[in-house]
Amino acid sequence: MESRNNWTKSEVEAIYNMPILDLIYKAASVHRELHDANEVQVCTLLSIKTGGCPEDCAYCPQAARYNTDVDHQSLLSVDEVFTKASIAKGNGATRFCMGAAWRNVKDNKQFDRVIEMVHGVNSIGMEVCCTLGMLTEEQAQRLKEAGLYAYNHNLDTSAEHYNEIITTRTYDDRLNTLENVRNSGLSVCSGGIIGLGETDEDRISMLHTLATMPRHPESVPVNALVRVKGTPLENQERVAIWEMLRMIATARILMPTSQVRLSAGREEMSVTEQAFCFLAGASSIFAGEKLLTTPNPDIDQDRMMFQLLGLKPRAAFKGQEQEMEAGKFV
Ligand code: SAM
Ligand code: DTB
Ligand code: SF4
Repeated sequence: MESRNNWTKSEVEAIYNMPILDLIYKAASVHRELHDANEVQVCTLLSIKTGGCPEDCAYCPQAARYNTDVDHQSLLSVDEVFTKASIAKGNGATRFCMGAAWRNVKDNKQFDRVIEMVHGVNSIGMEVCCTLGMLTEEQAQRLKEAGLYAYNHNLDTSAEHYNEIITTRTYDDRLNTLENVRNSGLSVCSGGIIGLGETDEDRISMLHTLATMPRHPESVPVNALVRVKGTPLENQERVAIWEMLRMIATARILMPTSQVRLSAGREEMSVTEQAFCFLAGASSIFAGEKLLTTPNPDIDQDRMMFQLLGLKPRAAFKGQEQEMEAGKFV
C-alpha cells in the first residue's frame, strides 16, 4: 500500500462522496492491510491548566470570553500530574496527553514545570503527548529532549472556514506550529472538529491539507463538536454518525499508516455507532471519565465495549524500537 502526499482536491472529494457502504468497505480494507483491526490505542487526556484562555475559538468552553461552567484552574503540580498518569496507566492507557488552555508556550517557570511533567510521565513508560497551543521549534526540541513523544495541534477546520471559528490567530500560525513540531522530530498529532457549521467542501479541504503535508501526521483526531453552553456554537446541530463515519473513513484511506482517533463525541454515541467507526478505520480513542473539561464514557463502559467487540489495547511505542507491555485495559 503506497502512502501518497499528492492527493488532489477532486480525488479527496470523490472518496469523501462515495456511497457510504462502499466508503466504509474501502476504508476497512485499507485498515486491515496495514493495521491489526482489532487493536485500538487507548489514550487518556488531562487538562493541566484549565480555562481563562485569551483565544476566541468558538467551540471552546475554556475561552475566557465565554460564560461557561468551566472554572479556571492554574497549572497543576508535577505530583498531581504524576498521580493521574499512574492511574491512567493502571487503567490500561498507553498514551497520556496533557492539555493547557494557553494561546502559546512561553519560556517561563510554567514551561519548566511542564518539562518536568513530561519527564516524569515518560519515565513510567507511557507515550507522552502535549497540546499547549502554538510553540517554536526550540520549545518543541526542549519537549522532545524531556521525553515528549507527540504534540497535538489541530487544524480544527478548513482554511476557508477558519475565520468563522477563530479570529485571534491565523491558519498559517497553525501550520507554522505543526512545521516546528515536525522539524523537532516529534510525532505529529493533528486533525479537526466537525459540526462547526462547515460545509462538506470545508471537510474535504481540511482532509486535503492534512493528507498533502510532506509527511502525514502520525495521529489524526476526528472530533465531533461537544456543544457547550455559553459558547457561540452551543446551539449547533448534533453531528450525525454518518458524518463521523465519512470523515474517519476518508482520513483512513488518505493517510493509511496514521492512527485515526475517534476523539470527542463518544459520550453521545452508542457502542454500535462506535463499532462502525472502528470498522471505518478508527484505531484510537480517548478513555477516562473526562476529555479535557467535558464528559467521556466511563472506563467500565469502555471495558465492556472492548470485550464485546473483541478489541485489544495497543502497546505503547508500537512501531518504535522501544516496545512496552500492552496496558491491562480489558
Ligand atoms: N489551547 C491549546 C490549543 O488550542 O491548541 C490546546 C488545548 S485545545 C482545548 C485542544 C483542542 O481541543 C482544540 O484544538 C480542539 O480541536 C479541541 N476542542 C476544544 N473544545 C472542543 C469541543 N467543544 N468539541 C470538540 N473538540 C474541542
Ligand atoms: C483532540 O483532538 N481532542 C482532544 C485532544 N485532542 C486535546 C480534546 C477534546 C476536547 C473536548 C472539549 C473538552 O473536553 O474541553
Ligand atoms: Fe484556548 Fe485552545 Fe480553547 Fe482555543 S481551543 S480557546 S486556544 S484552550
